[in-house]
Amino acid sequence: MSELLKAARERVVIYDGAFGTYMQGFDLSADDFGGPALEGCNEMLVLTRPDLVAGMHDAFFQVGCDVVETATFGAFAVPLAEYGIAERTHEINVAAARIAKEVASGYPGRWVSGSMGPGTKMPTLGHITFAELRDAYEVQARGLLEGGVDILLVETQYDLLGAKAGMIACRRAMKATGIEVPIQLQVTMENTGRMLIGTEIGAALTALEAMRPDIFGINCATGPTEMHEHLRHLSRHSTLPISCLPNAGLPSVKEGKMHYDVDPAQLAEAHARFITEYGVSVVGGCCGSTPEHIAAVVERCKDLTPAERQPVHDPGLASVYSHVPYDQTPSYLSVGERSNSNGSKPFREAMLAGDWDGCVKVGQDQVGKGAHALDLCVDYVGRDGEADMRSLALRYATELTVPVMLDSTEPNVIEAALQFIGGKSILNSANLEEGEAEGKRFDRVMKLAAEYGCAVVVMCIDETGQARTAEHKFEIAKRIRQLAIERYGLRPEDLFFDTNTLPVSTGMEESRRDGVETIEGIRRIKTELPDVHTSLGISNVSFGLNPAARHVLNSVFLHECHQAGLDAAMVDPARILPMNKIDEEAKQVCLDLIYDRRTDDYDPLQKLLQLFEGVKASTVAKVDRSSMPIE
Ligand code: THG
Repeated sequence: MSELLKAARERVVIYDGAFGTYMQGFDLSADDFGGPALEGCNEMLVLTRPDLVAGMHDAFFQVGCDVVETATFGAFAVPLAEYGIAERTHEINVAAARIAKEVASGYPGRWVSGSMGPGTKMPTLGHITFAELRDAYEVQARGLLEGGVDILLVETQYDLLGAKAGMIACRRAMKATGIEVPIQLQVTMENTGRMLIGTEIGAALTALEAMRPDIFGINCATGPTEMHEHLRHLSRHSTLPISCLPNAGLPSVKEGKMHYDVDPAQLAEAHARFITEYGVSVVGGCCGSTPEHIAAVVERCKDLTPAERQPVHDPGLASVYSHVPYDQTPSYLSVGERSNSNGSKPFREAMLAGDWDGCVKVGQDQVGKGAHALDLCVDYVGRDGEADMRSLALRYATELTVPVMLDSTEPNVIEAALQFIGGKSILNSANLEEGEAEGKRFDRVMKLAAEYGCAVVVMCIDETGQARTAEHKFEIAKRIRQLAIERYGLRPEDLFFDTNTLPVSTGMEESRRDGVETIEGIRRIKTELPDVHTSLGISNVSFGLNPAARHVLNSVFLHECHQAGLDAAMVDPARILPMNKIDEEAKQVCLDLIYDRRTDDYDPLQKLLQLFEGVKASTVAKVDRSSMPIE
């Protein structure tokens, strides 16, 4: 492990203050930036005034900070293009890293952090594509690595998608250069208490912890006072070292200049509390913070011991707004099944008509009926699935409040969606039908899950086909769990094993035991692999029956699966009946069908058909939800 990361886990590590604020003190002219066209482009100073940049690093090291940030906050193609110098990205970043390393070499035991800011365009707002931003960041990260930085700092991220683009770029740059350093990731919580587009700190933590940064924290936008709640949340729930680089107060404009009203002693005092109360270990300053501020922080904080934390990690998904825990006890994680071009007529018709608002409405209805997440499937013969996902994924991510399950047989379609979704999604699905070789479907989906920080539904299917016995389902789950952890670095909690719901409604002899085996498969997996989750598409169980019989059989089957330990269920949330609302005889017949309890003169399938002959769905499915038990 890098010395810097080890330090961040054990003691207080102090970063420097603001670059822009420091340079304002010099009354720079156009010449200093390399001409009138570049005036104000601070990143140019590493080429035109390396003496000033080196002087800044030296000033911060002089007052005792442990880490300085390179002068590269806006040094990537997006902001540099505004000055017409996008192609100078690599040169600027190498130069900036070298200047900082050169100064640091005079201060043994100190480090250089490669700063990568947010730029001026947000992918979630459609200003720029994810791929364009990611590729721009990659050029920057390569330059910083080649220049010798000790850590990459993806910072001031207002947009979860931007943060992910930065993380992926850093990983790609490390792979390309063969230089491995830790990554520190920081989001920016606005004065509203959320990130710019409305992301809560809990959603940011869930979505971005899955990207595997080494240090996670917050910087910019506000002073320290406004950061308490966010830091408290990270303190309680984040398993990573926490960083905090506030502005020197909320900015205001005084006499035409930015003014920050938190003085050095106040910043130092705030950090002392963050360290001793919340266990923050990486501190420093952002806009408005001067060497005097950092001097005070060093004086007050360098010998403090970060509070011991016992973070409670809460596994889950995230929309771009909120965290959604996997654990919905006493219920299950309810995934709405109806935003599916194959499984819902209203959705399909809206999609074929290009009526994207109509598609979103199908999602909204399910959220209104209690879905915790939404399955989204646009697969349809003859259509361009990637294009349909490009039309729908951003709408599902921002116009709906719940996380998305991306359902497609095509990894390309899944990836198209991931480039629009800032939250943490669940991929549906991976399986071993084509084996585990590189480039096969399993490998591609697992790589997407690892790269974009997703959970994944894994079907109990291997090279021999769909597992039909509980034993075989369990064996596949065991094999895939190990592959997922060892080969792809996924966490077991992010695996949802689907033990394959097959219709018990066909009457064919070989399908009679499918219900029992699916349920027993869940029980085996949950007992023997307690760190993974399970999931099922419930409605498949009743294909072919009339709607009334389907609602009842689906509800009874779901209840049995949940009793056996099922964690997540794809359902039509409007059509799941509570057990106490189901006619006792119908329920018994469903149970007999599910558990294959036949006698010589009793076949539960025939009985079920009889019971529901001519019965209208509306007579069984109209549930008065106000009279339902609390659960
Ligand atoms: N496991 C996983 N993913 C899955 C499934 C699964 N995805 C698809 C499917 N199975 C789950 N989704 C649905 C969606 C709709 C229906 C069934 C399963 C359904 N729809 C009505 C029908 O076809 O009769 C359509 C009604 C209408 O047209 O409005 O039954 O098992 N991982």
